[in-house]
Amino acid sequence: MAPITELSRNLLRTCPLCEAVCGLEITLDRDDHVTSIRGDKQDPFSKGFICPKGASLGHLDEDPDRVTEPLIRDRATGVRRTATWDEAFDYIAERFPPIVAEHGNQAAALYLGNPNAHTVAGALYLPVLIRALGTKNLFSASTADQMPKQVASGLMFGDPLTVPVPDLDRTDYLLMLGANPLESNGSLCTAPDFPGRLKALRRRGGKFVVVDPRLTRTAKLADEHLFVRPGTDAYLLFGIVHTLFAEGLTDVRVEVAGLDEVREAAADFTPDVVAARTGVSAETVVRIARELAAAPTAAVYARIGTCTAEFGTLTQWLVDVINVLTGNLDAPGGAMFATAAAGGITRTKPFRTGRWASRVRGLPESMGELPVATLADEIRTPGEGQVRAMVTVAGNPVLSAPSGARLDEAFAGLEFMVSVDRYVNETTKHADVILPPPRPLQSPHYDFALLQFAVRNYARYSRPLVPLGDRPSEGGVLARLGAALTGRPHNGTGDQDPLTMVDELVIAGMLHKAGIPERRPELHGETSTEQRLDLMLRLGPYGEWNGGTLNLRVLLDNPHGVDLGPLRPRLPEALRTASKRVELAPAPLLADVARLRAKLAEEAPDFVLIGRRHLRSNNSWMHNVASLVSGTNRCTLQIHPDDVSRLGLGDQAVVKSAAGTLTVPLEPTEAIMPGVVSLPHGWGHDGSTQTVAKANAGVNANALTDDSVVDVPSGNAVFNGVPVTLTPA
Ligand SMILES: Nc1nc2c(c(=O)[nH]1)N[C@H]1C(S)=C(S)[C@@H](COP(=O)(O)OP(=O)(O)OC[C@H]3O[C@@H](n4cnc5c(=O)[nH]c(N)nc54)[C@H](O)[C@@H]3O)O[C@H]1N2
Ligand SMILES: Nc1nc2c(c(=O)[nH]1)N[C@H]1C(S)=C(S)[C@@H](COP(=O)(O)OP(=O)(O)OC[C@H]3O[C@@H](n4cnc5c(=O)[nH]c(N)nc54)[C@H](O)[C@@H]3O)O[C@H]1N2
Ligand code: SF4
Ligand SMILES: [Mo]
Repeated sequence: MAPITELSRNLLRTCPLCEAVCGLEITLDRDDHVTSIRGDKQDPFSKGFICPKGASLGHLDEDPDRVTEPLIRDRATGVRRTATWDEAFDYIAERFPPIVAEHGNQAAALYLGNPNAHTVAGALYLPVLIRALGTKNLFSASTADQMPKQVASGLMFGDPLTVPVPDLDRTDYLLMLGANPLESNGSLCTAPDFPGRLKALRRRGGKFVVVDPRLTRTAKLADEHLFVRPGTDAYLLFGIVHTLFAEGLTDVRVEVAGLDEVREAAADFTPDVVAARTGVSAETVVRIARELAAAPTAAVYARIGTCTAEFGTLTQWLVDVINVLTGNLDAPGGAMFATAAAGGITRTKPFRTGRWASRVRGLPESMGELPVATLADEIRTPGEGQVRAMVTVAGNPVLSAPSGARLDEAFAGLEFMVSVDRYVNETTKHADVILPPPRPLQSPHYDFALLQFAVRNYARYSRPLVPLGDRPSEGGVLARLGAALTGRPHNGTGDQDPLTMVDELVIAGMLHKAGIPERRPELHGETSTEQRLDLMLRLGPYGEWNGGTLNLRVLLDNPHGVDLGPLRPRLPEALRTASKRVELAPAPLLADVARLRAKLAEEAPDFVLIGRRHLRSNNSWMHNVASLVSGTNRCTLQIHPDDVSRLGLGDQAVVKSAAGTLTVPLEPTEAIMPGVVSLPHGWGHDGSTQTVAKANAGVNANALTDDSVVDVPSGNAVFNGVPVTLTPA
C-alpha cells in the first residue's frame, strides 16, 4: 500500500477495461490525478489481482490526446472545433431529425461498441435511446463477437442471456476451445485472476485441456494442448457427441427435449471423419469424450476463436450439448448459470431469431440487432430504407468489423453522423459531432452485463471518484442525445433534465411492473441513476423487497464488493423455452448441420488467417498508452517457419484474401500450426489523432476479413479461418 499523506487519498473502484471486473485501489493526488493503482486485496472476488491494463488506467483516464469537449466538424473544410454542450446538441437537433422526417426511421442506424458492456451508461441509457430512434438498423460489436453463443443459448434455454459458464473453482476437468484467458483475462466467463483459477484447478488434481491452432500462453499452462484446424471445432465437438452416444457414456440429468435428434445428427460425424477435417486424431477425440464422461465434474467452454467462425452457432450449441450429455449442465463443477444481483432475466416468451431481416441481404435479426457484417451494405445500397445518418457509441467498426475499408468509405458518404467516444479515431473521424464521455474516474461503475456471466455470485458498486464538474455524465450525454435525435427538448434542467426524465419514467415502470402501489418509495442514492440501481437491487434475487437484504446502501457500505456465494443450480427456474425443458435440438440449428456436412466435401484452403489478443492491448483503443505499446511490434503475422521457407518469404509478406490485400511483417514461430497465420485486430491507426497510436500504427486485420461471409444462424462475422494466399513482399 502506498503511503497516504494529506496530499493524496486512496479510493476504490472496479476496473472498467475488461471482463474480469478486478477491484482497484487508486491513489489520487490533491488535484484528482492518479498517482498509482494497485489490486484491491480486500475484494472478495479479485483478491488483489491486477493486470498491466488496469495498472495503467490512470494514463487512459487523463490521456492528453482524448476528447474533453464536444467537437463539431465542418463538412466543407473537415476542420473540427470545440463546442459547448448546448451548441453540440442544438447542432444535432437541427440536422438529424429532418433526415428521419424525410426518409423514415430506417434512415437512421446505431452502432454500439464493446465498452458499452462495461459502462453504467451503456446498460441503463442505451435501451431508451434505441427505443426512441425506432429503427431496425441497430448494429453492435455483438455480431463481431458473441452472438453465436447468445443465439445457441436463446434457442436451448429460451433466453439469450442465460449463458452457462464453467464452474472454474470447482470443476475437475476443463475443456477450453478458442479462448486465451492468459492474454484476454476471460470472456463470457467473468473470472478475475483467470490464470490463478486455472492453476488452482490443476493443483487440486483436475485436468485442463486447450484446443487452439496456436500454442498459446494458456495452452502452455494446460495439461494438454490440441492443435486444431481453424473453423473446424464443430466437427471436433460432434465427434465427441458421437462417441458419447456410441459408447453409452451419456448421463443426462436435466429435463431435455430432442435427445434422439441430436444422436441422429451426430451419427455420421465419426471420430475418423472429424479427424480428417480437424487435425485432431480419432483416438484423441475418443479419449477426450471418455475423459469428459468419466471426470467427477467437467465443463466445456469455448470462446471468441470459435464464435467468430463460419460455424460459430453450431459450435456453441455443441459445447452445451456435451455439458448436458455428460451430466454437467447446471451442476456444481460443471457449466452453471450465475445469479446476478441486478438485471437478470425479464423475458417471458421464448427467444427466437429472424423477427425481421436486413434490407439488402435479408440477414436475420437476433436480439433486435442486424449483423454488423451488413452495415456497409445498408449505407451504400440506394433505395427505400437506405441508412443516411448514423450514431456510434463507444465503437470503432472501421477497425473492428469485417471488410473495415468498405465501412470507412460508407461512413464518408453519410449525410450526418454523431459519435459518443473519447477519441478521434478511424471511425469517429467521420462524425459531424463527437460527444466525449467523462473520465473513467468521473463515472460510476456497476457491472450489469458481466456479472450475469460470473463464476461466482458477486456485486460491487463504485461511485465516481472524481466530481463531474459542469459536464454531463455519460448517461446524461445519452439521455440528451436521445432527446436531440428525436426532436424533443434536450437542454432542460431540474425535473426537465432528459436524464432525470428517463430515470423517473423507468423507475415508475419498474414499480408498476413489480406491483408496488402508486406512491414512489424513497430510494437510496444521490442521483437518479443510483436510485435505479437501488431499485434493481431491491427487486433482484437477493433484494430486500424479494426476501433478501440487498440494496444500494449495502453495496455502499461494502466498497470492496459483496460475495454472494458459489454458483447454484437454476434449472428449471431459469428456462424460458416453450417446453420448459432444455431444447437439445432446436430446429434452426439442426437445419444448419446440413451446411456443416456439405462443407466436409469441399477442399480445405492451403492457408487460413486467424486473430489473436495480447495482454497489453484491448481491441482498438489502448494503443495510445506508451507503457502498453512499448517494446516489440505486436501487429505481426505469426507464421510457422516451415511455411516461411516453403514460400520463400522474407521479413514481410503480401497477404491476400477475397476482401483485400495487406503487406505485413512476419513473426515466424513454431507455436502456430503450419497452414495457419495469425494477425491481431484493432491496429491500422490512420485516421486517429492519438499520437502514440499513430506512431505504432500497424495494419487493419479487418482489411482481410470478408463481410460477405457470416455464420448463418446468428449472422455473426467470420474472423477465423479466412482463406488467404501469401507471397513475398
Ligand atoms: N479480426 C478481428 N476483428 C475483431 C475481433 C477479432 O477477434 N478479430 N474481435 C471482435 C470483438 S470480440 C469485439 S468486442 C469488437 C470490438 O469492436 P468495437 O467495440 O467497435 O471496437 P473497440 O476497439 O472496442 O472500440 C471501442 C471504442 O470505444 C471508445 N471508448 C472507450 N471507453 C469508452 C467509454 O467509456 N465511453 C464511450 N462512449 N466510448 C468509449 C474507444 O475510444 C473506442 O473508440 O471487435 C471485433 N473485431
Ligand atoms: N488483452 C486483451 N484482453 C481482451 C481483449 C483484447 O483485445 N486484449 N478483448 C476483450 C474482448 S472484446 C473479448 S471478446 C475477449 C476475448 O477473449 P478470448 O476468447 O480469450 O480471446 P483471444 O485471446 O483472442 O483467444 C482466442 C483464441 O482462439 C484461437 N483461435 C482462433 N481461431 C480458432 C479456431 O478456429 N478454433 C479454436 N479452437 N481456436 C481458435 C486463437 O489462436 C486465440 O488463442 O477478450 C477481452 N479481453
Ligand atoms: S484483468 Fe481486466 S479488469 Fe482486471 S485489471 Fe486487467 S484490465 Fe482491469
Ligand atoms: Mo469482444
